[in-house]
Amino acid sequence: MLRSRVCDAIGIRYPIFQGGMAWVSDAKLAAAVSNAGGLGIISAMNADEHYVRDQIRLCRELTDAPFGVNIMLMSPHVAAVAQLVVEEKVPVVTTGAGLPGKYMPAWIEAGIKVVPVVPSVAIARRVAREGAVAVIAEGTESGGHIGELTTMALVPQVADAVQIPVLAAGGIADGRGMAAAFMLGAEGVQCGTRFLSACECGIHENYKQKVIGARDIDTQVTGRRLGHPVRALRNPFVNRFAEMERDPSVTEEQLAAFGTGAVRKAAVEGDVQNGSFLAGQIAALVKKEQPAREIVEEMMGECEALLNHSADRVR
Ligand code: TUI
Repeated sequence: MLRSRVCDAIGIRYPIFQGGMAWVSDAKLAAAVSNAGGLGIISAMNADEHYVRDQIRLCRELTDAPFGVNIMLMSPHVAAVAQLVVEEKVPVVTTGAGLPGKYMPAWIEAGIKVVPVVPSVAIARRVAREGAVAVIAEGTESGGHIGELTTMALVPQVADAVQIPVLAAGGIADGRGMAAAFMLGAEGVQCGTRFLSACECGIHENYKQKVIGARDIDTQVTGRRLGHPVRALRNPFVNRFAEMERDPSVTEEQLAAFGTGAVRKAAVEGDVQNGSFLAGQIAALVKKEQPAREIVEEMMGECEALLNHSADRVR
């Protein structure tokens, strides 16, 4: 059975994290992934501490296994949520969209295992020094807010730069991607897009169908002008955002206002015209709705088979 330092560090059976996706990753999805032996993660997104507390408590009712909370560092509620996870003694915190250093001493003091998402070697080194137990090296293939480097280039460089375990994210949705990540030096993976089609994922049916129907070239990055590039499935909203971004008469404030609320419109309302359907480049590999347990076990089985038989490929 494939095990790694990630399993031992976090206390999980399989080294698969489910990404903390805004308006997607709630207690129900997180508990399903944790019950399947991976690490389920609740997204704190832009929500306040009351919402996040309810989700943490619900997750604890649904699973006895470890789970995580993803703290989006650009959230207006980040300080209150950072304090809440300490009070609630959440087992694992992952962070995204910024540098978590300011909050790390309190989290570590509370016994929380901190696993930041990093888009570069310098940031990986920095959070390792600050006490992270592992890092998630996320390539630009991911959905949502992204960095510049690809998973293929980023993961081995981060693995060489830090002593702590590295998880790979971005463009991984099956056992082949997982096996490849291990070959690059990763000891675990984080998947977002693949879990959008989990039965326990409560997003609108239109979102699931858009992911299941996606082709290889169907994602697009917008938001570079605002300094926050975001990958989503192409639709009228994304096309309009891209046009506005190119138009010098549109101000940055107007652009930001146009984007506000679009992720919710996609995930909750299934608004195919005005929603932002965040998804990674690997969306086309997601072909059907499946229970989270089946996703985790299928990925593990494929990955183990590939790694076990890799010597057969060498004469
Ligand atoms: O955070 C994510 N993915 C996200 S967050 C999000 S909500 C949002 N929506 C619109 C604009 C911005 C955010 C939707 N998807 N993934 C993890 C991730 N973290 N990707 C990249 C980074 C990152 C970037 C810079 C981590 C650290 C970092 O530090 C440098 C700095 O200058 O802050």
